[in-house]
Amino acid sequence: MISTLPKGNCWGCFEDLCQYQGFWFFSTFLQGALSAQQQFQAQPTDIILCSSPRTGTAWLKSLTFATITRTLYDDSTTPLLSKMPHDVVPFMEFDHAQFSTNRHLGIPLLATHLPYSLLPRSIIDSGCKLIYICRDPKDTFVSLYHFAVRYSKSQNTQPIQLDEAFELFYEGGSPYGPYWDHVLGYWKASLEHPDKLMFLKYEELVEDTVLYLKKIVAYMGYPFSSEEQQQWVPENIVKMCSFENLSGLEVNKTGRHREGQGNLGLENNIYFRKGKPGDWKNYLTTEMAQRLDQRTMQKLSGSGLSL
Ligand code: PAP
Repeated sequence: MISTLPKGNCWGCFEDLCQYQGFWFFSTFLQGALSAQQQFQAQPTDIILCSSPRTGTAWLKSLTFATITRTLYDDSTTPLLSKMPHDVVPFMEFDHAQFSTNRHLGIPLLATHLPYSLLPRSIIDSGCKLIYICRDPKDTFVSLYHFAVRYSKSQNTQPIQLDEAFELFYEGGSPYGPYWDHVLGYWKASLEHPDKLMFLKYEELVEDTVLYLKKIVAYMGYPFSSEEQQQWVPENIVKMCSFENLSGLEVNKTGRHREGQGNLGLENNIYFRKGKPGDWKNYLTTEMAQRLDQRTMQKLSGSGLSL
């Protein structure tokens, strides 16, 4: 079935994108998504971290993982010191596409880049909680472009040009795109089910990480006690999961993710770049920024959401 789908530009990566139910996927991940749709069994206690690529997934993974495991590990024993965030919270459509029973249910976190409309039915039916993170489309694009270029360099293939990537993103032909449709699917669901879907923006999380972490953990059902607050537990988690700290760890500087899995294997440091809102100013022309802003306004018009 996948081989019959419309094909799109590969962004200099390992395979073409293909279009399925209005969104663009690398076929490897679409295959995983379709398996997950059939086989993945969500538990009511699960917490699913949802996002489009390059919008803060790894950060959200580390913050939620550190919080949920705070009684199991301390600052010197947390697995975040020896594993990169994507290796402590698995991806549903990749790591659990076929082996959903093989999960560590004591740590109920799982992540996905799937659009809301393509989530496995069991996620909706189980009533488990979802957290979605999104980001200014201009920074999302710049981050995605750099990721694609770094990926190509690691594989010694021709990297995509900024202008070409920009047009693809603008037209919706980016991995898991159109970006705005991805965001809107979750936004609308969060309005309908505010108790089941928490909607976050990367920029807000940067602005007051402690405040938002407290909101996230209360929503997840793991609130900080007043004693923990007095002992600066939230602040310490934020510090441990900060870009500066995580990107400086040996595992994230020199380790590898998906080692032994062919062209999906990558150096961990590719996942960490700058972690700064507004970096688009260093890459986009005024005209590009205006065009993307206009598209964002047009796409989100009437939704009550601004990015
Ligand atoms: P993924 O789809 O490859 O998993 P994701 O983790 O969603 O990417 O987002 C990557 C962005 O988050 C990168 O942004 P940048 O390119 O603008 O720098 C990455 O640097 C940033 N990032 C990674 N870890 C953190 C962190 N701990 N705090 C803040 N930002 C982070």
